[in-house]
Amino acid sequence: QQQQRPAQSTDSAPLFEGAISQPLVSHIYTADPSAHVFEGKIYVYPSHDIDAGTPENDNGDHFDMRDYHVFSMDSVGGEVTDHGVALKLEDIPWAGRQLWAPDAAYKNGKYYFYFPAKDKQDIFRIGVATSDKPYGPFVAEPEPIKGSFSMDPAVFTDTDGTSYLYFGGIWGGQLQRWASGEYDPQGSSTDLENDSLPALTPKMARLTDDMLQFAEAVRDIVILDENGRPLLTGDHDRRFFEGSWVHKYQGKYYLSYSTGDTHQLVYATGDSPYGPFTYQGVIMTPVIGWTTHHSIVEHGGRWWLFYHDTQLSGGKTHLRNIKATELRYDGDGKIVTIHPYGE
Ligand code: FUB
Repeated sequence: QQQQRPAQSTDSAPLFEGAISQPLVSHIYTADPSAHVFEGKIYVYPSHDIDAGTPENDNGDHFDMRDYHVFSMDSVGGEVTDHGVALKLEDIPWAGRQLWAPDAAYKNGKYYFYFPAKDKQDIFRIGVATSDKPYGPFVAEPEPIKGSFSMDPAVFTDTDGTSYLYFGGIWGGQLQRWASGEYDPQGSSTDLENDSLPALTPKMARLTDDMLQFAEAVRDIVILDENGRPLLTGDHDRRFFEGSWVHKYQGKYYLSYSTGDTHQLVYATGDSPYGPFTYQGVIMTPVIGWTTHHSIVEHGGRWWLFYHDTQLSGGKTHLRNIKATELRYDGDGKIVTIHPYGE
C-alpha cells in the first residue's frame, strides 16, 4: 500500500499531451476548485498552492498554504478574474497552519466561506468566514465550527434551502484518528488497519440557519456497494479518501469524492442528502500529481467538472492548477467517465 504523496516530479511536457483542458489561471498555483454560480457568474474557491519549502511527508505537510484567492468567470472558457486575497492565515485567530481545500455558500444576502486549517494543537478543524460579496474579503469567526474536525468542507444547499456541510479526509486529513469519536494522536496513520472492516466514511451535518454552526450531531455517510453492503477499507479503488462534493441531478443526490491512493474521482447516488449512497462509478481517471479534487456545477444549461492537475509545474504534486471541462450524463443519469488526457 502506497503511503506517501510522491512528488512525481517531471519536466516532461509530453505527459500532459492530449490534456482535455488548460489551466484556468497561470499566474499562481491553484488546486481543489469549489465552483458555484452566484449572481449569474461562476465563482471558484480554490486552494492557493505555494512552494513553502516544507519537506514532503505522509501527512501532506508540503501542502503548506497560507491564503486564499477567489476567481470568477462569466462562463467556462471566458476570461477569469482573480479577485485577490480573500482570507489569509494571520487573520484567522484559531489557525496554526495549512489552509487546505475550501468551499463557499450564499444565504440571506451573505456569503459564507468554509475552510480547513490545523489549529494551534496541529489538529485539523473547519472554520467559517463571512462577507457581503462572493469574492470577499472574508472575516473569519474567532473559533472553528464547534464539533468540527478533519478537512475538505463542501456545502450543499438543497432545493428547499437547507444547507449541509460535508467534510473529512483520511491520512493527512486525520479522519482515521477520529475513528473512536475522540481525537487519538496515536491512531492509525493510514486507513483503518483491517481491510475487511467498513471503510471510514465522509462526515456531514446540517448547518444552522445562520450558517455558522452544525445544527445537529455529525453523522457518517454510508457508501454501499452493488449488494447493499458498506464499502470496505481494503477497497482502495472505491472507498472514500477525501474531497467530498454533493450535487443534485434529476431529483437524485450525487456524492462524489477522491479515492486518494488510487487517484480517481468517483461517485455514488442516493435519495436523501443524508444517504445512504450507492457506489456508481468513475467520474475522472487519474490526473498527473498525487491528489485529485473536484466540484460539479450547472451553468448555462450544461454541467461542468472543475478539477486540478499539475501541468503548470511540470508534475510537482504540491504545485497544482485548476481546470474545467464539461461533465455529461447518459440517459440513466450515469456520469460519463472523463479521461483527462484522452483514452
Ligand atoms: O490541497 C490540500 C489537500 O490536497 C486537499 O485538502 C485535498 O483534498 C487534496 O487535494
